[in-house]
Amino acid sequence: MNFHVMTLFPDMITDGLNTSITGRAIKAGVMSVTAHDIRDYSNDKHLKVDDYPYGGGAGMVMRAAPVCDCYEDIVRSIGKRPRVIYMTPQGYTFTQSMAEELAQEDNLVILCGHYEGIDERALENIVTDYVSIGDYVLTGGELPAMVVIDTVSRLVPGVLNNEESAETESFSDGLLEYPQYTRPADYNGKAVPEVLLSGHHANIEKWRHEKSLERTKKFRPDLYEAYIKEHPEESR
Ligand code: 6GU
Repeated sequence: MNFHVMTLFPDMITDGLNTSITGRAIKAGVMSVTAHDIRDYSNDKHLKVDDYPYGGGAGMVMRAAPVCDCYEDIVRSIGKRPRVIYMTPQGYTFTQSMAEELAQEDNLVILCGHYEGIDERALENIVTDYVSIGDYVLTGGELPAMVVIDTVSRLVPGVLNNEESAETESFSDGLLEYPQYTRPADYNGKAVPEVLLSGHHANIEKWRHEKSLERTKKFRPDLYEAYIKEHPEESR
C-alpha cells in the first residue's frame, strides 16, 4: 500500500508515521507514506497557497491550482489516478468497515486542508471520498490523515506480525475488549480476578466474553443493541 499525503505540514505526517508499527512497516517496504508539500506547487512569488474567500467572511481559503497541480504530479509519478480522500469534518464518519474497503487499494491519496477549507473547484476536480474522524473540530486534516493511515495500514498484509494480527479479531465481533492484567497478581492490594489464575480455559473465555458484553452495554449501548439483535440469547 502506498499512501500519498497532500499537506502544508509534511513533517507532521512523516514524523508521526515513521514511528512504531507503521514506521517498522515502512522500513520493511510493506507500505510507503510520501508527504507532498502543497506549497511546492504555489505559483505565487511569496509561495502563498491561500486567499480571501469570495463573498467575504472569516479566514482564508486554499487556492485550487496548487492542490490540483500537486495531485497531477502524483498521478504522473505513479501512472494512475488513485482515489483521493479529503479529510474534512463535512465528510462521512470514518469506520472500521471504511478502512477495510480502503485497504484493498494499491495507492491512496489523502488531502489535508487547513484554514477555512479548500476552493470547491479543486475538490470537484479530484476528490472521490469525503471523510471525517468524528464530531469535533481540529485545526487541520493532518491528524485525521494519520488516523486513517494507521487504521488502514494495520489491515494491509505484512504490516502486523502474527501476535499483533491475532488481537485484531476481537473488535471485529462488534464488542469492546475485556480487561487485561499482568504480573504482579496483587498490585497494592488490588488482586487480579481469580478466574484468570485458574488455568481453566473455558471459564476464562466465558469471563472475558461477559466482561466484553458488560462494558459494551455500559459504554456503547448502540453497539450492544446491534450485537444483541444478532445474538438475542445473550441479552442481559
Ligand atoms: Cl477530517 N478535519 C478537521 N479539520 N477536523 C475534523 C476532522 C477532519 N474530523 C473531525 N474533525
